[in-house]
Amino acid sequence: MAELEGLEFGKSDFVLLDEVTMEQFMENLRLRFEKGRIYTYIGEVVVSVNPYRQMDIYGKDTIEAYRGRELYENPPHLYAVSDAAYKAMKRRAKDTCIVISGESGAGKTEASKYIMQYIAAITNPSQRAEVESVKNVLLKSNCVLEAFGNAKTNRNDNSSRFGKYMDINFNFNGDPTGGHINNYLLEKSRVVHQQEGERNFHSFYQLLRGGSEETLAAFHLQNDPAVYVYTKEGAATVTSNNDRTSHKAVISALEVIGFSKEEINSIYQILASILLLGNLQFESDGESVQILGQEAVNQISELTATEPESVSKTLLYRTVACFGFITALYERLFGWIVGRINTVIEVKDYNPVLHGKNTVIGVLDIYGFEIFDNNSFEQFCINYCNEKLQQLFIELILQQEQAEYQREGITWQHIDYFNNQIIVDLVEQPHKGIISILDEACLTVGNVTDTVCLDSMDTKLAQHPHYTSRKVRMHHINPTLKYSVEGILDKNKDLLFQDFKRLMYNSTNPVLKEMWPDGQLSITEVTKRPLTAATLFKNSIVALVDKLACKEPYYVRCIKPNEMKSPMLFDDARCQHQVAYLGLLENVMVRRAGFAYRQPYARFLQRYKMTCEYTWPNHLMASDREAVEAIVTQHGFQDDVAYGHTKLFVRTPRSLFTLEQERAALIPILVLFLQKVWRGAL
Ligand code: AD9
Ligand code: MG
Repeated sequence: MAELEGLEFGKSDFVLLDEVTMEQFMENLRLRFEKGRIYTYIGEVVVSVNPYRQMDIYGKDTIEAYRGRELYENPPHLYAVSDAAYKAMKRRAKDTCIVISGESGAGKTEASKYIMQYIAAITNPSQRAEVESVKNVLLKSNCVLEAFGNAKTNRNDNSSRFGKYMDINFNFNGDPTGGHINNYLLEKSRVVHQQEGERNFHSFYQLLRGGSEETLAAFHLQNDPAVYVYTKEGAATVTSNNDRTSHKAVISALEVIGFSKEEINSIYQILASILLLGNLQFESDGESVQILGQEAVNQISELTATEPESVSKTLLYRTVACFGFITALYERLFGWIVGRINTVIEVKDYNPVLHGKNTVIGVLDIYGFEIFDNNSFEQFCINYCNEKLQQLFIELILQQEQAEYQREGITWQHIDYFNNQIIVDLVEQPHKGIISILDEACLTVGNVTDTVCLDSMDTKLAQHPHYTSRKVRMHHINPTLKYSVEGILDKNKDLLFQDFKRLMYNSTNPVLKEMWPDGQLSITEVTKRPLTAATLFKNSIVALVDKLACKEPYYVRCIKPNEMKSPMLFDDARCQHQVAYLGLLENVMVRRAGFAYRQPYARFLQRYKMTCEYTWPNHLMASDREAVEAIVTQHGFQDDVAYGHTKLFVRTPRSLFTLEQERAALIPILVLFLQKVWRGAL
C-alpha cells in the first residue's frame, strides 16, 4: 500500500478495488494514468501504462528512495519490483527473473532499460573497476542491439524486431559479474521489404547519415537513404531518433564493449554490401540472366572479401533465392554481434567454492501478441510464444501463492483459471500439433503447396476445439483470429542454398567467415535436412520457458494507452482489450481469492502499533505475533485474517484500509504531540 499517495490518485493496488469488475479496473487504470501515475500493482505484479512523455520519476533521488525498501513503502514503481527481485537474489540466493510483456509500443524495452539502470545504480558501491566494466558493457549492449535489431514501424518509432532475454550474473556480494543475452526470431524479412511508412533496421540509416565521408567512400555508398532500394521506403519517414548522433553512440558503445576496429569495420562492410546487393539489377534476354553493371559486383566482392566471379556466379545461379541470402546475411550479422557481446560478458573463472553461489536475474523483453488484418507465419510464432508465456504466468503466479501458503502453514483453496495448455498443445504437440503438420509438409518430396498443407491440417485437427477449418483460433481471448497460409511452407523451410554459405565461408575476412561456419560442409554432409524455422523457434521458446520456470518470477505488464502515441489519450476500448488478454482481472481475482495482503509480523507491528493501546508505544507480549493479534482483535477483523509462521495474512483489503485510515488520522495528532515534547511543553 503506497503511503505517499492519496486516494485522489486511485488505488495503488488493484486488489484494493471495492469489487473486481472490469469497470472498476478500467476506472482505476484511467484515473491513475490521467493523474500521471503510470504504475499500479496487482500484488507484486506491476501494471504499467506508457505515458508517452518524459516522467520525472527515474532520477537518482527516486532510485535512493526505493533502494532496499519493501514494495508497499513507496508508490508503485518498476524500481520497487527490481529491488524485490534483487533482494530475493541477494538475501535468499534465489535466481529471479523479470518478465516484461505487452504489445508493440506498450513500453517493454523502456521498462527493461529502467530496470537495468536501477540494478546498475544500486550495485558495486565500492566502485570496483571490473564490476563497473561489466555494468558498462551490459548497459551499452542495449544501444548496439537497438541499432541493429530495432526499426521504426507504424506502431512504434523504436520497435524491437527481436525478442531478448538477458541474464545478469551476480557474485555473493550482489554485484554483477557478467551476463548472457539470448535473442529470438529477428524479423529478418524487414531487410528486403518494409511496409508503407515503416523503415528498415536503424543501423542502415545510421550508417548512411552518420558515417564519415571517408567511410562512405570506402564502402562505395552515398549519404542518402533514398538512393537504396532497401532504405528508400523509410528514407523520408520522420522518426524521433536522430540517426547521425545515434551512429556515433553505437560506434562508441561497440568500442566500449570491446569490438576491435576490424570487427566494427566488418560489421559496416556487411551493411554496405547488403545495400549494394539490393540495388543490383538483373537482365534477362529470355535465355539467360545477367547482372547489369560489373562495378557493383566488384564493390560487393571487395566489401565481402570474396572473388567477383564467385559473387556473380552464385547470384546468377540462385537468382530467385537472393532474398533469402540477403536476409540471412543480416540475421547472421545480428546473431554474431550478440554472440560477440556474450563472449565479453560471460562469467569467467567463477569458482563457487571461493566466490559463493553465482545467482542470476533474468530480464525478458519479448514481442507481445500481434493481431493484424493479415496474420502470417511470423504472427503465428509470436502468438504461440505469448500463449506459452501466459501459461507460465498463470502457473507461476498460482504456484507462488500456493508455495507461500504452504510455507506459512495456511490452508489454501484451489482457484480455477483458464488453462491455455490446450492452445499450446495445438501448436507444439509431437505428430499432432500444427508445427508437426507444417514440418511434415515441408519434408514431403513433391508438390506440396500451402493449400495442400492446410487441407492436411483441416483433416487432422478437425476435432480440435480451438481449430476451425481454415481458421486457427490459436488465441485464448480472440476466437476469430485467423492466419494466412500463403508462403507459410517457404517461410518454415527457410531454405538457404549451400552455394551462398560457401561463398561467405570462403571470404578472406575472418569476421565474415566466422558467421558462416556451415559453409565448409560438403554436399554429402548437407543433405541432412536442417530443422525448420518453426521447430527451431519452438525449441528456443521451450528452452526459454524452462529457464524462466526455475526462477522466482516478477512481472511487468505493459499497456499501450492509445494508437496515436499521445500522452493525453486513454483509449478505453484499446486498454480494456489489453487488460483482458493479459489476464489482469484474473490475476486480481487469484490474488484476492487467497489473501490480498501479507506482512511479516514485525513490519505490521511497526506500522500499526500506534492504533492499539496494547502495542503503543511498545508491547509487553511474548511475541510480535501476539501483539499483532491484539491489534487485529481490537479492530474487529479477526475473522478476516490467518496467522502464518512469520507473517500475518489479510484476506480483504478493507481491513487494512481501516487500519490505514486510522493511522493517517493519528499521525497529525502524534506529530503535534511530539512537537510539544520537543519544545518541552509537555
Ligand atoms: V515493441 O514491442 O519493441 O514495438 P515496446 O518495447 O513495448 O514496443 P518501447 O519500450 O519501445 O515499446 O516504447 C515505445 C515508446 O514509448 C518509447 O520509444 C518512448 O517514446 C515511449 N515510452 C515507453 N515507456 C516510457 C516511459 N516509461 N517514459 C516515457 C516512454 N516514455
Ligand atoms: Mg521493444
